[in-house]
Amino acid sequence: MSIAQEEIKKFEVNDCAQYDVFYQAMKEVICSISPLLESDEKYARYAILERLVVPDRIIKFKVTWVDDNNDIQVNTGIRVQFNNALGPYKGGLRFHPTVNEGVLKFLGFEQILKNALTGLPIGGAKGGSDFNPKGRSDFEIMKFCSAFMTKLHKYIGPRIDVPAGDIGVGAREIGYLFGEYKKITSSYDGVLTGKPYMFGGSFMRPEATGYGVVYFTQTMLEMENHESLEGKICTVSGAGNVALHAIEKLLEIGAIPVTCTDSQGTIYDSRGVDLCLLKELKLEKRVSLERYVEAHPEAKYIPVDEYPDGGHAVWDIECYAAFPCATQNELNELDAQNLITNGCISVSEGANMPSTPEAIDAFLSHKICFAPAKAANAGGVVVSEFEMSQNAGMTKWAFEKVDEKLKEIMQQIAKRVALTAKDYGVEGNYVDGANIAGFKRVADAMIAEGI
Ligand code: NDP
Ligand code: 2IT
Repeated sequence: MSIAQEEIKKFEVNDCAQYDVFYQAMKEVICSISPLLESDEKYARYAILERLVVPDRIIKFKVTWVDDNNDIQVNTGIRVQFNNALGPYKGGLRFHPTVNEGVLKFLGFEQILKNALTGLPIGGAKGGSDFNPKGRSDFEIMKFCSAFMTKLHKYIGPRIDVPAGDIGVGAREIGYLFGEYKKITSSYDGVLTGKPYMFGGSFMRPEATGYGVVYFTQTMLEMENHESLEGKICTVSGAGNVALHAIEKLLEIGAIPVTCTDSQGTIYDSRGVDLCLLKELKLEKRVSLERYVEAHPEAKYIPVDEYPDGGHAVWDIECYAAFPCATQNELNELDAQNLITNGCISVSEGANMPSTPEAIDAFLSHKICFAPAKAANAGGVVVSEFEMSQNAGMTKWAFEKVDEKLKEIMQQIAKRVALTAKDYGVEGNYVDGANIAGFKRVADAMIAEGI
């Protein structure tokens, strides 16, 4: 049995049932790096895999707060500090009722390799809470964020662990979390990224993940097919931070994004989605996408309960390039088959692990250009690191400077991933390329730092 197979076996026995998404993420990485482990015995000798798949620590705390009816609410808060071989722990916070330790372990594990791929000095972490922000007043969000930070503050710091946003956590929540941190510690530290621009946030952090996924895709398509996205039909899922800014950049470069989704349904607007309206519905009013068709009756709204198995219609729509930007495992094997049958030639993951393993196998076996999340959506954390640099230097960079540096790093990641795949005999396989390149950087640092 190979080292990789032994590792997978161990997890099948111990952890699989409890941590299914974590196991899914880990299994993919172990399969990809298998040739590296076989060819260089130092990784086994230093027990890198065994050390990498166990977080440095998991901090778990109770968050108690009072809602607008004066009822006491209790939630769970978690921070998984996974690995700091390359720099301070870094990764987002997710507020969503599905958050648990397994989900945050999967996200934290992916974050280690993603952050390594950026070439920047940042380790991997993730955190969050099972708190559901939906339907909560602004005041309740503020009270929850304060209570959450009361418990989290002693474990974070600008050189220790720097959280940011993720699902359910945007500039508003980061602002409240920062305010509470400052109140408790009296310290004006760059301890969170994604802050509003007026108090330490970087230009372009809100746009960074969505723009970055488009920059990555442009580089990948140019390298693999000598093609561009201009004039091409694109499908996008999600209607949050990542999706809206991917749509914004696609429109800017002359592509035609025709869809978006939220948890309840899909919008299909064949003339290209109306971004102003989307921003108004999702960022300002925070209402269902169903309202889109009130302003655009010629567009279609397809609720999830009208699509087989409660899935999303979005992957059944003809496109040249697809951008899953909502959540994990939102694109399954059948969705992949539909995309391939309808002529899609490129899939780029804006969300973390949105494609199931079976969907990825289908894409790779049909030679679809497939950009995995840990490479394609690294733009968010890249600009987060720029925010850390700006805060540390008490300075502000211009929008153009941030954009230029982001584009450069996304292009470098795409090239490094493609080259690594080629070096390891799997040309065009960006999944293996990303996993091997990310793993090598972290593993070599771990070896150099000793046990
Ligand atoms: P947001 O909270 O801003 O938006 C999430 C969006 O996805 C919402 O519109 C939500 O719908 C929708 N959604 C949730 N579940 C589903 C589902 N099952 N099917 C379809 N749509 C769904 O989150 P982000 O945009 O920040 O995050 C999206 C993804 O990108 C996540 O996987 C996140 O981990 C990843 N990511 C985020 C980064 C960032 O900088 N924010 C960086 C890198 C990755 P509804 O409004 O109904 O809840
Ligand atoms: O998944 C991700 O990369 C994020 N949610 C952003 C992390 C960050 O620290 O900016």
